[in-house]
Amino acid sequence: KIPVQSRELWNKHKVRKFGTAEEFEEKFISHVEWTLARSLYNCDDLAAYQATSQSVRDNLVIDWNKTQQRQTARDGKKVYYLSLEFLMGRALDNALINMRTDTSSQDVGPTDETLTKGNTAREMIRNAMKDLGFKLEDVLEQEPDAALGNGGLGRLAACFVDSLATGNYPAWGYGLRYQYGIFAQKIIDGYQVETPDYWLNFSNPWEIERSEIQVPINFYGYVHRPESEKTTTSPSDWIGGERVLAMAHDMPIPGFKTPTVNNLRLWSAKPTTEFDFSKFNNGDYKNSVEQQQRAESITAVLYPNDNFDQGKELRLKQQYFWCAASLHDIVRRFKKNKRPWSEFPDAIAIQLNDTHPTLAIVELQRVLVDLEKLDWHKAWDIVTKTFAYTNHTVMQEALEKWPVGLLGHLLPRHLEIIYDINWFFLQSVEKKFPHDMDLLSRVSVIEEGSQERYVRMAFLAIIGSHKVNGVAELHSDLIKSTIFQDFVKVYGANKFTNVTNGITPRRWLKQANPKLAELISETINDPNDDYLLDMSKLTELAKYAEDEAFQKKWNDVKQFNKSRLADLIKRLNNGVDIIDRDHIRNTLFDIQVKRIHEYKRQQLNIFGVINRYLCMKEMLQSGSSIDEVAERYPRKVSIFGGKSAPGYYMAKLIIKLVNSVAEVVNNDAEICDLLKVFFIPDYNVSKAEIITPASDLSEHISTAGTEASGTSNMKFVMNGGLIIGTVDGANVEITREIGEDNIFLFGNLSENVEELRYNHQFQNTSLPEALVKVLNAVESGAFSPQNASEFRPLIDSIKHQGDYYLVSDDFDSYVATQDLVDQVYHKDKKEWLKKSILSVANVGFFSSDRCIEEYAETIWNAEPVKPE
Ligand code: KOT
Repeated sequence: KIPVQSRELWNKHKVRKFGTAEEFEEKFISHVEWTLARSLYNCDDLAAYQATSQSVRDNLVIDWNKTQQRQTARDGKKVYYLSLEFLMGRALDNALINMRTDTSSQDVGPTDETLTKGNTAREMIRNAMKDLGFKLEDVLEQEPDAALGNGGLGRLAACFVDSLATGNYPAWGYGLRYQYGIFAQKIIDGYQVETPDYWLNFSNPWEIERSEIQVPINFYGYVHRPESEKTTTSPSDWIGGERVLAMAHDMPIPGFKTPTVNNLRLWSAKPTTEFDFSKFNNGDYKNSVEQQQRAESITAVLYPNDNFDQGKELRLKQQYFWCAASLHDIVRRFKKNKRPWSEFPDAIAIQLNDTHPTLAIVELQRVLVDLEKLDWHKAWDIVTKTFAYTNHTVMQEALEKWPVGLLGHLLPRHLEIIYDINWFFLQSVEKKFPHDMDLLSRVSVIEEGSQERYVRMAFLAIIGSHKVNGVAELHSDLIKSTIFQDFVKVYGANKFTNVTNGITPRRWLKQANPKLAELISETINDPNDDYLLDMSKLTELAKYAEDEAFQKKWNDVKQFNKSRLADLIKRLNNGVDIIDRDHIRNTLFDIQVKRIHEYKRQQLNIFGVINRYLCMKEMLQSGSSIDEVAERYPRKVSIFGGKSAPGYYMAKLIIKLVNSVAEVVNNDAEICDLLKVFFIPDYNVSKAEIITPASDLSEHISTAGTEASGTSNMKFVMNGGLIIGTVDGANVEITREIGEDNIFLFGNLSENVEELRYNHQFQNTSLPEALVKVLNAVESGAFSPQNASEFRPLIDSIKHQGDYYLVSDDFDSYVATQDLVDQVYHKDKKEWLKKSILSVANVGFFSSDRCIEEYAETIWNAEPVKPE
């Protein structure tokens, strides 16, 4: 602590935020010269990015410190969001947009006073950069994505921390600082090739290394119970066999138009400084160093599987490392206040993003029983009141289960605790439903039967939480009637709830689509963009849905965004333009970007494209003119993007098929550029910011009942794109909100999926005629002349393996709906624009701010800490 007499001096030299362009310029240059040790003679775009980021970060850090002080002083309930993935994307542009402009008190950075009228902080910096010799857009492009996630689950966590800060909630995210995020995808000869994503290559200005915060984490070893302690539920000592250190890295998370800056704490693994001298003295120096390197491997790389559980020991190590470090940090902060343990759940809410952090439940129980010597049942009461669990998937292969042997070897004490948790739980079930052995084995945390026993993490998460939520209404209903139905019986339905996902409109509207944001704020007369905080204001747009002048402006914005995407595609296509710029206005941009997965059915999409191509060719062959073909099959660009898990054979084959079809279709002069196909390599957050605003139509066509929510559907709607989709996930609520006239739904319903699958297995189902033609063409090698059988597995899965994802059952309805899309887009543009405008007018529900409010009210019982 600084002595009182010294504080005056501290205050005299108090750091200040920049507020004017001139102050920014001064900061910028001092960072170029001091932080980067460069000068005006060797400052390139990358250096400019780093100096700008450092300058903006300086402002954030001041608010960050004040926020932490304020939240500590106010002592309200704190929320911790535990997620193994945070798919943040770029930080600089987001920080510029969030920079507050709505207060005129001192030391606040850019304010209404320091900005020229109508100008935002971002504009101020753009102009300052220009004066310094840089173009803001080029500088922003220098930033590598923070891609610490696979897809929807990780991006949801990123949207949530944005909304938590914007809503002034005292909330921290906890995750891992992977050295390598999701791999970079290259497409070579049409195949996906994975290359490492070394995002920390140039130092990362957005992280603050907290080298003073190091938590020791143990693995392996054995349990020692004092003679006096008879059972596993009494305090026990775990003697760890391997020790590593968790070091904290903090990322400031700025809220929009508020001085609240929250924290995202990411842990990285470091070796302990305890060198193994016994090994060293035995002459085993190499082995001793290898031990140290083992430590760093824990946070080396993100597992690149979406909706899939690979069950690797290193993954379990990651999970425990992160849970133990985070809980230690949370408990340490709680203990400072010397409140009784019974008040822990009043002070703290912990949200588990899927089952990946389930060990945190076990770890808290261990801390309370073994270290703090609380009675087992008192401890367990605290634990269950603290945690809540979000389920994101019903896909069997994604549900985590760990072999008992593996878990017991890595975490011997935790396995004992899991057994005891299960024991007490099963006792309570037995009491409620006596003699129902079947029920007991169905709900047991331990899966028996096969030669291996497994720990079912979802069941453990349910038992250790006071609330369990799904991520869209259909999904939340489904988990109650399928995978968790026995738990509804045991606990009653109230433990289970729904919080429909959302997305942050700051990044996905304002940042990704500045032109649309501008049109909106001008139209609804909201010059300060307050609609980004209260999206119900968007309903004002409905008035103009049929206003011709407005429709034209709306359409112009879309054209601008389509050109922007066409530029990106050209760049990614080695400078070759495949999109005819003269016809861009009447070319339908049909986009499907998301992880490649059979359940998401990119194969249905590409089979639809092949069908369209074959039909066009057939018309030409039977003598139709190209104009007649164009009348029936008007201009369309079919755009794909997304990564496959490196070991997912079928998904990789789908990528290859898309690229092979593109090769044939794009080079077929006969069809006169009426149809184009493109696979965008390395789909990521920053590319999504270009792609999403450019869609006329986007595809969300999962087999009904498989996509828990989906969030890109919301992004596309927020940007004025229409959707073709199945009655699945959040498509259902999107339809409810925007109206069924404004979405193209097709396909079988989830309640029929079981029967349809059964029919494929035991009935002779015939395939639709059009699909047969498509499959025949693929089978004949039309898209793989060198290797006709290349795509056999894709065909077999439909023809001979029961068509698990029901491509054949939905094919005709998909094609018919695509025809309807063409009709409206090309024959009734006014109708199309009306649908687009009405969609945006009613998209407000899908702001992640609304989600966070629902979590805060119904699950966390937490309140905002408003800055004065
Ligand atoms: C499961 C295991 C490992 C990695 C990721 C998952 C995962 C991802 N499970 N569900 N998701 C997606 O989560 C999104 C956010 O809730 C949903 O919108 C999406 O439908 C899920 O597939």
